[in-house]
Amino acid sequence: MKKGFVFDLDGVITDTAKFHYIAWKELADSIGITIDLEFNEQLKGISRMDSLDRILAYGGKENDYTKEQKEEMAADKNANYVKLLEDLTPDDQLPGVKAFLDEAREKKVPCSLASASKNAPFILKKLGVYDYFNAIVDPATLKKGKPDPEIFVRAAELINIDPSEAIGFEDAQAGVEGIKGAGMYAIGVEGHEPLTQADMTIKSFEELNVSELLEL
Ligand code: B16
Ligand code: MG
Repeated sequence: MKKGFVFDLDGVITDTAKFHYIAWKELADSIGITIDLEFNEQLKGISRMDSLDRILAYGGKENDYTKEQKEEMAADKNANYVKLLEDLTPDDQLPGVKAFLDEAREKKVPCSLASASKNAPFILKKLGVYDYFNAIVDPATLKKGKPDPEIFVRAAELINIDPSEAIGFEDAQAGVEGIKGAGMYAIGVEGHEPLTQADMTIKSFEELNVSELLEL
């Protein structure tokens, strides 16, 4: 029997990968690195600084900048990204998400958020679903990013359930790996890449209902 749900944000509740891409591309272009949509797949679920490190390595510039310069670049990218988020509305929820959260609330199933994004509370408010979450992990308090299981273990802890009693939802390979490493049941929301380690994969939340999942 399962007792609670742990959600990733980008690619699961909404799709902000396109905004991350626009903002990272602008930053990369400004330092002479060309990234494309295929490369962008590797940044899904990866923290802001780890994403910058991957872009610099991709362009062969991993040793060209100081820590301070990199922090400035990451801050610039985030400022552009946050500007793009201003236009988010509840219409940007992915299909079936709201109905699923409504059912979870009705059945008093606790939900927590395990997103690498420091902008997660802002995004949830823009989408109109902030109040559905009993807890949100603060990624700034973590020692390691996804694929490390830490964020998922913490997300279960915050809703007072054991990881074995939790179902985790993820769209990124790194995230599915983290969910499995935490000892949870993993549901992969498939977009571009196949999620090989997931226990179940779906195209959207429209395929799911809460009561059936609790029986797993
Ligand atoms: P921020 P998730 C992740 O969100 C994104 O997939 C990833 O592309 C991004 O770099 C990361 O959040 C950090 O986001 O710059 O807003 O702190 O998929 O873990 O919900
Ligand atoms: Mg994601």
